[in-house]
Amino acid sequence: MKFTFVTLFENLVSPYFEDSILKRAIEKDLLSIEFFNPRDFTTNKHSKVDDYQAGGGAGLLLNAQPLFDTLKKIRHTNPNAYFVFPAPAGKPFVQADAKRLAKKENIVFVNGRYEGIDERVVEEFANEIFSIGDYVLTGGELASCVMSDAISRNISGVLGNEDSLSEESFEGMLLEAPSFTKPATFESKTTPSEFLKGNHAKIANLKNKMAKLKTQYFRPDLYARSCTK
Ligand code: 6GU
Repeated sequence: MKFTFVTLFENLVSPYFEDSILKRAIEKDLLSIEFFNPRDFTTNKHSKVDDYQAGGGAGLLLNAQPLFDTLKKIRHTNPNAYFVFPAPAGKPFVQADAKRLAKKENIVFVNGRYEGIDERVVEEFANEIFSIGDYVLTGGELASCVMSDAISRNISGVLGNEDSLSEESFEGMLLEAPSFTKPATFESKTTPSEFLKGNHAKIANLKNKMAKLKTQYFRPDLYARSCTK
C-alpha cells in the first residue's frame, strides 16, 4: 500500500510514521508514504493557495487551481490512485471501511485546511469523503493519520499477531472485554479469578459477558445493533 498525502503541512503527518508499528511496516516494504504540496503547483506570483469564498462566508478556501493540478499529476502518474477526502461533512469512517480500503494499491488523502476545498476539485477527484467524528478539526491531516493508521493495521503482515485483528472491538459488533496482565494483585485490585485458572472456554465465556455489559453501558447504540444480528 502506498499512502499519498496532499497537504500544505507535511510535518503534521510524517512524524506519525516514524515510530512503532507503522515505521516497521515501512521498513518491511508493506507500506510507503509520499507527500505533495499544492503550493508547489501554484501559478501565481506569490504562491498563494487560498482565497475568499465566492458569495461570502467566513474563512478561506483552498483554491481550485493548485489542488486540481496536484491531483491531476498524481492521477496521471497512477490511474489507479484512489482519492479520499477527509471532511466533517463526509460519511462516518468505520472499521468496515478500514478493512475494505486496506486492499487498495494507492490511497491519496486530500487534506483541506481553512474552511475547506473548492467543490469543483471534490467533484472531479473524490472517490470517497469521510468524517472521523462529529466535531470540527482545523484541517484534514489528523483525520488522514487516523484513517491511514486504521487501514494499515488491516494490511497483512503489518501487525505482529494477526489474531488481535479478529478479537478486537467492532469486529464482532461488541466492545473489547477488559484485559489484565501480571501481577494478579496490583494496588489491592485483583484480576478476575477465572482469568488465572486457565480454562480457556470459561475465560472466553466470561470475556463475552463482560464485552456485552461494557457495550451496553458505554455504547447502547452499538449494543442495540449487535442484538439484531
Ligand atoms: Cl475528516 N476533517 C476535518 N477537517 N474535520 C473533521 C473531520 C475531518 N472529521 C471530523 N472532523
